[in-house]
Amino acid sequence: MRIERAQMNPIISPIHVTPSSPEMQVVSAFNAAAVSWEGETLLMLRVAEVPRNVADDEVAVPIVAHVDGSAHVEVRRFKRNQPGLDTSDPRAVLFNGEIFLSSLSHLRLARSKDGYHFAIDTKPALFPTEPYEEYGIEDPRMTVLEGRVYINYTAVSRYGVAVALASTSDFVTYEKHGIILPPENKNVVIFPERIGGRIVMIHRPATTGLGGQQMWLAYSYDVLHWGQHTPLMGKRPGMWDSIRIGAGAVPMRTDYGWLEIYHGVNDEQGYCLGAVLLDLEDPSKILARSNLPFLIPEAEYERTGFFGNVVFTCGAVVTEVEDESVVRIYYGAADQYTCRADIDLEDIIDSLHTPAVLVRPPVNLNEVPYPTGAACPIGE
Ligand code: MAN
Repeated sequence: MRIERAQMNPIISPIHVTPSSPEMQVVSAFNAAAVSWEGETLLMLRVAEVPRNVADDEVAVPIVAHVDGSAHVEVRRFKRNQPGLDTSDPRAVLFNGEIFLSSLSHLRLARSKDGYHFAIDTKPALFPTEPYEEYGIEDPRMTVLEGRVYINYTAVSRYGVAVALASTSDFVTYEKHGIILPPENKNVVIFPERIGGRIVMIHRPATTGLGGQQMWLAYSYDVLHWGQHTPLMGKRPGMWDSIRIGAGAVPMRTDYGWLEIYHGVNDEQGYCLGAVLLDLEDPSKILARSNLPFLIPEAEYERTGFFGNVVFTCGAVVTEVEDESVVRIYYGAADQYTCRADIDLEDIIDSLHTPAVLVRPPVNLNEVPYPTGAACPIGE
């Protein structure tokens, strides 16, 4: 399969992004949602910032605090040699059992005519303001559904990692709709059209003990209330998606089925991208799945950065180039940069393998499109 990484990768680096305030410094611009909108490619970037003013012997944690009902960024400072402090993971700061994030993320809009050169807004589109967003808002996905753009994102706080929803119709004003899935859940993608009258999402709860990480489907009539949760697919021991798994880009309608590009993690390769093909009428039916990832952290900017060995997508767009459908994947590299890689849709489809047929466990959920005896990779 030919994967064309953009020659100008990374197409967006932290230095291209204006900080949200003079006190902050941008360390990462990555994991962007992507959508084609009125002739342009729009990215909703995750912008991670750290406080500028930090002494050498200090560790600083930016959080959103509420004073008299209004939200502002506050910095918690620890002495580097303070007992009980653990900064071994660059993404987090642990102090006596409490977990904080080392940076504070918000969401920022970037626009492009050619899909390579982006004009990045100087102000955030969405900033963490709610108590359940106090450690930041991350990893957005954008779905155009019935004329409105829905932006779901990860909301991080002392209460855990949850999924929140916002929406816009013009990328000028945004409305926050609050939490749609409580902790611990992330990696949500909402399908761009109703299926059998219902809006559909893939989500990824993380349970401890039984279950672990699995991708699930859920259904809604109004995009705010979700139910009829159904397990879709799990990790596969010994394979590229053996340690962690989660939906990436918003599912793309193709002639073959819904194409979902998802991330998988294993010890050797880190965060990689592969795909799963779901039935157009019944997305709980898995038609095919990558046995091998097609995007692996190999380039220098993917292997080294804020957190190395990561390629992670939150959005892709399908474009027609000389009668060929090309999937243009926008992805975060090393949790620091935004990159682009193009792959022919036919090549992705050809690379997928039909999963082993297992019998699904019996379920009793009304109306869930759950064909008995269909391919079931749960626990593969
Ligand atoms: C998590 C997510 C992403 C991040 C990866 C790799 O799964 O929160 O934001 O890119 O980890 O660090």
